[in-house]
Amino acid sequence: MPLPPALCRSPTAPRVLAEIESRVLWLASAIVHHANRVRPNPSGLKVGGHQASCASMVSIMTALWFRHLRPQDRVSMKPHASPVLHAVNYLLGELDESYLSTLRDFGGLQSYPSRSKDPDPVDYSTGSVGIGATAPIWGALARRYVREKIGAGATGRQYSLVGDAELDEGAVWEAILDPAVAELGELGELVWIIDLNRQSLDRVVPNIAAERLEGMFAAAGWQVIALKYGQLLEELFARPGGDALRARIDEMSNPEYQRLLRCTAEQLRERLPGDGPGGAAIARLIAEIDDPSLVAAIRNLGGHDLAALDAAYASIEDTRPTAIFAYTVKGYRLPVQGHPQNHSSLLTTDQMRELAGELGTDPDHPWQGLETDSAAGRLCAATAAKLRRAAEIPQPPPTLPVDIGRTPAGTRDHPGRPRPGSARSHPASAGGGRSGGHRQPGCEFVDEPRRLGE
Ligand SMILES: Cc1ncc(C[n+]2csc(CCOP(=O)(O)OP(=O)(O)O)c2C)c(N)n1
Ligand SMILES: [Mg+2]
Repeated sequence: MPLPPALCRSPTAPRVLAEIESRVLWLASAIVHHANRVRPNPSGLKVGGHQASCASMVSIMTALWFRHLRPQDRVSMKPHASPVLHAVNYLLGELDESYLSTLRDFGGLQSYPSRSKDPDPVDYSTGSVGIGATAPIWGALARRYVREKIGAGATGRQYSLVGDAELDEGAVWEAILDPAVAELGELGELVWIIDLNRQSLDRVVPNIAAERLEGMFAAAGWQVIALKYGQLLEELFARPGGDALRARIDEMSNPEYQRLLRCTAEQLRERLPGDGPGGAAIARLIAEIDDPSLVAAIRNLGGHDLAALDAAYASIEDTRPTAIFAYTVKGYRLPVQGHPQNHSSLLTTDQMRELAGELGTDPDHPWQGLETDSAAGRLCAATAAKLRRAAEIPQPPPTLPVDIGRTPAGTRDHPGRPRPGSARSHPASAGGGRSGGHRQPGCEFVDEPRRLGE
């Protein structure tokens, strides 16, 4: 029996959000493709970019940007997903089309998100795995300082979009265990979304033990939300034999699960029941499902379910920090999905043409935006207008003091350090702004004092 179409796409996820999601995936993949396979490249070496890392973050970012982000919020990105940020910024009218073909080109889009060198709004520069996860903690601290000392400054959320391998870094655990961080979350300022694709650089992590990680956040006083399965799988779990199917997937190793992502329906029917006592019930259950639905079901994880993500963002508490564990597939919807070696892999030109067909776009006009008079185009315009709104910024913004009275004497004239008065010494600049107007390409330090809210 085929699954009803409603189950193949979450009924509460608006169709327009799914259309934006597909375009974001296409644009992020095309930015990397163009840099490596279209732009002249005399050396023939890989230019760079990570299509699989991008793909696992697309649903998380689509639901965040187009449903929940507010102008006063700031986001720190998993470094390898920077093309997704540029794709979103492009759809929001914050990035000129001419930049989409410049990833890692001189003066073009940077390898990793850069506040000072990228031409579009980037809240935090990231690149070193783990640093981006914790940077917003300092942003939140800086905002508190500015609020308490100057009586100004926004109170928005600081989102960290974290790769699961970033949780290998010691700095992350120093931060989580620090009681001051749990206190910082009292106003709901800190939200981490962990892209749990169970893959790092070059392998499927065999025992990532997500529940243990979730328990560690909970023990440190965080609200923990786990988005494990999508609606399609949840519907199957509710049918006869569903309990056995859930137990089977819950208990299987990460490498075995990842292998199933690359199986045909026929192979799935053979492998999924397994050798356990629930095997016969699972075989009967999946015998009722048509091939495309079975293939879709096995990869239907919560981190790709727009409705589940939407509900998770809506349930963030404003009394403590929050960690959302979003189970995802690295390379989701790409031909390399779930492959243990997909971290640096690149789609071929033929695969990109096929992907364009699946995602409803034209490979010969790769930078096509969404029609302005379509529902998706209107949602992009409305989101852009909302995020640019200056309501939270005091007008005129107060000028920050040049010296906040805490500069250690020994560092004042130290060569190479930012002077008091440079952008980095102003706590209020932490997290930056969404206009992008103050950035100086290629220049790390901006010498004019920044004004609050920029
Ligand atoms: C401090 C540091 N150590 C190691 C690396 C090398 N490195 C690049 S990508 C990567 C793994 C990224 O995995 P994850 O964060 O899970 O993101 P994914 O690509 O799976 O989405 C590592 C370890 C790095 N960039 N920075
Ligand atoms: Mg990973």
